[in-house]
Amino acid sequence: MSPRLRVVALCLGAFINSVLAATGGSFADGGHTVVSALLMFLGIEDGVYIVDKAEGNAARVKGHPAWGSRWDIATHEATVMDIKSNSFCSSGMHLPNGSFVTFGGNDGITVGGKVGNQQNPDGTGFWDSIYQDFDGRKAIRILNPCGSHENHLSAKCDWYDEPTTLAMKRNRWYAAAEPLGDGTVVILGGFVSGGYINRWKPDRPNVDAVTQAGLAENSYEYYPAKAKDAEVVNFLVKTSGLNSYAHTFLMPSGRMLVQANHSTMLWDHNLNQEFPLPDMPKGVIRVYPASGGVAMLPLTPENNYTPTLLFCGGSDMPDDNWGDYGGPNVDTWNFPASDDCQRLTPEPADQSAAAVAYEQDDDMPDPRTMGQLLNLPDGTLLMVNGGRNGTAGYADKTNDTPGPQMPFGPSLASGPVLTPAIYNPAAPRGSRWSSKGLAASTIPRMYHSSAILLPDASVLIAGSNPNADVNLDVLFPTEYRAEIFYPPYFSATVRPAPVGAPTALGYGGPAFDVTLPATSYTGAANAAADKTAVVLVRGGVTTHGMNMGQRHMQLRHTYTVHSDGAITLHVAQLPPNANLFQPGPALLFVVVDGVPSNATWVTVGSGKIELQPTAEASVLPPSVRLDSVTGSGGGTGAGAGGNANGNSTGGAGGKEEGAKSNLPVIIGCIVGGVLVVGVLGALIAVCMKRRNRSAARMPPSKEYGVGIGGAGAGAGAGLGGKPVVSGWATSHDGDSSVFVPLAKGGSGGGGGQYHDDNTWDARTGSMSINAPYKDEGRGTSSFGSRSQVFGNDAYDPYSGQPPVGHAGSAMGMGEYATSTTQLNQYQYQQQQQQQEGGYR
Ligand SMILES: [Cu+2]
Repeated sequence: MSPRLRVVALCLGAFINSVLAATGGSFADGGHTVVSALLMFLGIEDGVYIVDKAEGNAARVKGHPAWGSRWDIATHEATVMDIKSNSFCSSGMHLPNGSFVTFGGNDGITVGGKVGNQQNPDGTGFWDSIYQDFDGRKAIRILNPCGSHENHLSAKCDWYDEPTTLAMKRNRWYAAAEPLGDGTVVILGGFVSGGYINRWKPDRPNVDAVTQAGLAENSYEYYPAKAKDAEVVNFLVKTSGLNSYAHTFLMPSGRMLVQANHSTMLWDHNLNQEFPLPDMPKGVIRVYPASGGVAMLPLTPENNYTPTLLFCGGSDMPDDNWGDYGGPNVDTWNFPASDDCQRLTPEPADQSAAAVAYEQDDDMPDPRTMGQLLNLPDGTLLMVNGGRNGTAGYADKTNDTPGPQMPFGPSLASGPVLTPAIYNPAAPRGSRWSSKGLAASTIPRMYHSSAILLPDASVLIAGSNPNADVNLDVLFPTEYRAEIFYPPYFSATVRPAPVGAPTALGYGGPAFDVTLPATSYTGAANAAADKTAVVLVRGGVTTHGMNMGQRHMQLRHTYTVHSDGAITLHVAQLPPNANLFQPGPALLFVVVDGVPSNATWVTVGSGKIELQPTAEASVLPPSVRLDSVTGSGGGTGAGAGGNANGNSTGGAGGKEEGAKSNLPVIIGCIVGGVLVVGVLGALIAVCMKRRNRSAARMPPSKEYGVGIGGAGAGAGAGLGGKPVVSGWATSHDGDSSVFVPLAKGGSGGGGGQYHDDNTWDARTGSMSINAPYKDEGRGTSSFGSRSQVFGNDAYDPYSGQPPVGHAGSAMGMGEYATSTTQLNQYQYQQQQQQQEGGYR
């Protein structure tokens, strides 16, 4: 062994030791989120975007308190971002091109959650001079995520948030958002202006069931807007009050499963036609503020991609106890939450109506309100956060208890549940839940908590703020501490490191190959291949214990076992039905015997809001098995990798003694021409740096990652020759075209073909993307430029020109477009009363 190689091998051995410090089932420090994580999403492979409500956070941006930030996955550090309107309790969704959008919020408020000093004609807040937040109730805020090294306050990277040029047709907060198969988002229901639940008690004068005297927005609309007005949805009227943040899941047929209060329906949104399904058993409410955890079980070849939903927890508090906009009728924090779980398959293979029924599932180990269900790459679901008693929401008093005597401060819930639980949908009834080996957190995650899957298969958990404004002096304070939860698979000593995963996938079409080097597994190759799954996970947008848009899909595959122990997976594109997994960004994991790889960031679909192109389902070759071939993971460990763009990364698969047998791998890299001496030097430098600071430190999640072990051998030996992007830990620089799927190329349906053109770059204003972003609700019908439509002063987020400053916005009182649901004087008084009551 040459001295240089010896150094590399030793270095990699040291690296391995340091990267395996995360313990499965444990929590680790996730840093400080700068703003409280009311809403989060993974916007790009190296960053999570956080949206808070307008409040008095110490962090400031552009002369006012910040309520947006971006959390960097590698450093666990957050930087402020500017949001103009009050994003308090908005909803959000991904778009097909990788952009994200949030919808609605609250009006412009000031200190303590009171109405801002510039008011709309109806008395709601238009803007506030202290917090400098605009009325966000009709807001559509778009973000095109940028990499960590970019300037997140630049016009390219910041939130586009201009209510005068782009807005919903109605005021909405706590609206549901669900993407359709063409990428359009349906925005459903919501409050006009806040309150505890979305109704007045029936004995109030002048209250109609449909609008609740102007405070309920029981209608739906689309983004991008469609010509028709926002029609009322009868289901929302029927589910009076307990209908905000309705649980919505697009079904294979294109109908949408909607669950609220005790009611369930399949909904044809095109015709606004309702198909009732059975009521939720046992009277358990799952929507906000009961806030059960709800998720779709993995879509797999075994279940023929038939969606089954899991509803867990919430509250079976009797209807009268829920009260109305003004707050609950009881001291909620004494009322135990539900531990009940039910399954529902809304569109079973047997399509008779009788076949659709809720199915009793195992009770959770703990009752929970505001618990959250996340799809993990291994096919299990993680339940985290929430409380044992009470409901979501906060108040400064209740009917029975004056503010100073409220035992948990403004929180309407108590008894934080600190221990996660994991649900295995494949386990037999009676054994699906387990908290075995899972550590308890020390941080209560009550109202306004959130959690999201990261590309290394860990989970970022943050938020909790059952307070009207920043409040650090209560039992459940405004929480800025983030945690990383490492699911049990982090205890594995060998992690798969696939090579050659594509960056774009389509609905049907030619299969693609991904190769698992022998270092990715231990034991017999045939057995490992049989226990391998290729899965797509979209974590969605998390807020209020929900993950809107979350999906998990296992792709079909066959395999070929090679004599050197490598396993080539022949993987199908998605099934040719975009309703199963809507277009947009997703994480691709290869899971071997329950242990996921690092994810590859992929774009599913065409990247456009359009009817998604489909092709025949992929045809897969038969599997080829080889007896007596075994994996070398765990014993041989590391591989050093380079990708087609010359980026390099360390990879690891085993223990320190494995370093000795790295030599062939490393030689392979060199023979393959991927690793040049300079890159080796850089790698050594990186590794040495890591070793120097590795001692006794719980690493950020990035460092658990094994990068792309053996990738050098893969790419170098010509196993595909595609850009190697598996492993988000691969260097991410501006020149690396494979890492900019959001703004450039990434052709759908082609199984990994990369286009370096700007066909759907939202910044270029080229044909495909401007149209979907246009605000058709403002009565325009042509797809002219924004400045043509709105005048030259209007900010065009896609023009590349800088936006107008925050406080100096072109928006003024006179220009404010009032809501179509103008409040009358009665409603205004009620609203004032309610705002003083402080229920949210
Ligand atoms: Cu909220």
